[in-house]
Amino acid sequence: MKVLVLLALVAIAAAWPNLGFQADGAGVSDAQKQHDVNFLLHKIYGEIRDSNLKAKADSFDPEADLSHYSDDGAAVQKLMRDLKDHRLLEQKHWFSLFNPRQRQEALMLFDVFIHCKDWDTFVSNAAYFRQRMNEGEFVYALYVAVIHSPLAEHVVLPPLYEVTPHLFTNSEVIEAAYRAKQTQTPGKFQSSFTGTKKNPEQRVAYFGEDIGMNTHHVTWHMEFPFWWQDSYSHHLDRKGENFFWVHHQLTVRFDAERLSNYLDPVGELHWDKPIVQGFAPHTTYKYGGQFPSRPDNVDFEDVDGVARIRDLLIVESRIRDAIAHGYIVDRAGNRIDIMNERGINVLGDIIESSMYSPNVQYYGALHNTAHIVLGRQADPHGKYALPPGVLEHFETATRDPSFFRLHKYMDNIFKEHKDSLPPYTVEDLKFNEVSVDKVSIDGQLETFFEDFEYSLINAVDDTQEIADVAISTYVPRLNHKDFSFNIDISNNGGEALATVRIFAWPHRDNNGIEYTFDEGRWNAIELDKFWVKLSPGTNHIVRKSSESAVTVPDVPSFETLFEKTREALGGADSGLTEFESATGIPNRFLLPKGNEQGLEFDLVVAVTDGAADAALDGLHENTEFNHYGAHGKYPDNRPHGYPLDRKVPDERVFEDLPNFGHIQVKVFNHGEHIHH
Ligand SMILES: [Cu+2]
Repeated sequence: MKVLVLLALVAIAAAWPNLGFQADGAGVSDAQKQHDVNFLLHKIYGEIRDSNLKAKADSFDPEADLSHYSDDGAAVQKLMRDLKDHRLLEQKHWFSLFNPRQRQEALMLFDVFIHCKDWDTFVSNAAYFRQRMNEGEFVYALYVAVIHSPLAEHVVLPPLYEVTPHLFTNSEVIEAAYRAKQTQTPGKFQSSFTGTKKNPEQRVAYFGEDIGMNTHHVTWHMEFPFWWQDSYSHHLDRKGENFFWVHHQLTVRFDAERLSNYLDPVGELHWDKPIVQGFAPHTTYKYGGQFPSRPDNVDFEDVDGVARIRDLLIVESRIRDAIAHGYIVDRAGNRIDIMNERGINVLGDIIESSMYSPNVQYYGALHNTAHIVLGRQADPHGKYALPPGVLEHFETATRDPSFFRLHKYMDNIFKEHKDSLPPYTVEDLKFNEVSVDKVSIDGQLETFFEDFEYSLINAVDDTQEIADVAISTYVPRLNHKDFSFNIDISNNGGEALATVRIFAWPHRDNNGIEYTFDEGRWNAIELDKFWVKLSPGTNHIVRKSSESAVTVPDVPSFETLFEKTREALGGADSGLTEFESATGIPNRFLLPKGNEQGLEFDLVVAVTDGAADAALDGLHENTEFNHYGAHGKYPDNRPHGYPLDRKVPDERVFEDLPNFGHIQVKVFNHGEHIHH
């Protein structure tokens, strides 16, 4: 997120009227803020382990001086009233963002944080409410506040899988962790994926159950929350379109993993057909029992108090009707034209739906309702008092293969719209005197598995009096060898700014049939996007896989954060800058797994007019702009997926385009596993 803040200081200052950039007049250092956040999120089910913060938790009075809030204390007074009236959810209870009352409570706390004028007020409130509110609500509110509040601009959030390990770790391993703690014996436990080899879906469990993938998904939804209202502080640029794109990319990436493992692409979910795949999550809530399982071939049932299947079908048909008409009807009955490049943004707002939807009454909330309905199929009438399913948490949703069926279904609706727009012409896409002469890869496109270890110290109960013993787990995860793109571009004109967009799609489907260009581009994985300044003549560009704008590095562990923060408090550079944004695909997942023979991909490079594309200045000097970041104006004027986002009835348009490069590559996996 924060890289974009640097890019667009001016734009953002204008967009945050309530919270001027200099709000933190007290001059609290970034290292101090990092220290506070570390301790606020460490051992959240017990006492705060920092004496300073603990003192604030015990003695701070949130309502004592309302001049510290940019809303004159309106939010804090509202929350305090519910607290005093004992209306808030108890501690040691599960929390789900999809539960309306629980969400409301978490957002009341977020509302307090976002209106704090200075860090001291922010952190005092955090300490105070951590001690009194439900832990899940607190963690959620604090994460979203740190992501969105300018007061926390340079704070790096700890990995959620170490803050709330239960949502990321199999129950068997969690049980082993409790036993280790009870006997005060250090332990390092191996995690495996949920099912057995009898279940073909397990061949791709390394994707949906990857803790980095889970973190990517939950972080994206915190960066672009569906409940966001601009009155909190600022507008989230192209939120609806981003919703489409981030899930579209998950869908095509998952299909590429399936092809790598000799599985057919995901079939879309049908409300009137059985849910083919069951799922046994092997995951337990810290408080509230096990996540419900679902057997194979369950027929959808209406979910009491949430939705009837018939309502979902009606909402779907209204949305598809709007696509066929080419316009949306807003609350007041006015038509909003969607037959243009911004139509996808409105559709995304409607389908999710977010608070930006122009007409929730009519178009409903297809995505959010579907998550709950699918999540509750194990207990649709609440007969067994089961807690919410994995699909009702962004942390756990991708573990269930039906998540990808659901998103394939929604992706197909978005595609229906995109395919109704007129195709690009050569005139639209060509770029002056610029041509791509040669594209090649330095190094091997090769993936492997490795073991990754993370701490479970926050999973178990403990007391301050007894020393911690080291408890951790290690999980297999996908990674790739380093490589670079080599791109030769000739420029027969003057100096020019260019956008370089790199995509890859599988060359053949699972039956070995070659994809047409139009089928292929709908399966295109976005690998990178960056801006360069082209000199007249020949330009040789080397772009490293580690630089990809669509990916992020691994989030540093709690242990690393504590260590770096200690050093930074002593005056050293924290070395944490590159981790400020966690919004993106894990870099390890840049390439799909591939296979022994080498899975064939079409790799395409489109070099387009950077001056026309850039929504901000200076993009060519920034090597780290985050593709999924939300703050300020989105840097690329073009729609997500450009120029492959429109239907291609005649692929000669691209073949004849001098500024478009197209080669064939293979991604290998030789079964290598780097053991712990
Ligand atoms: Cu999602």
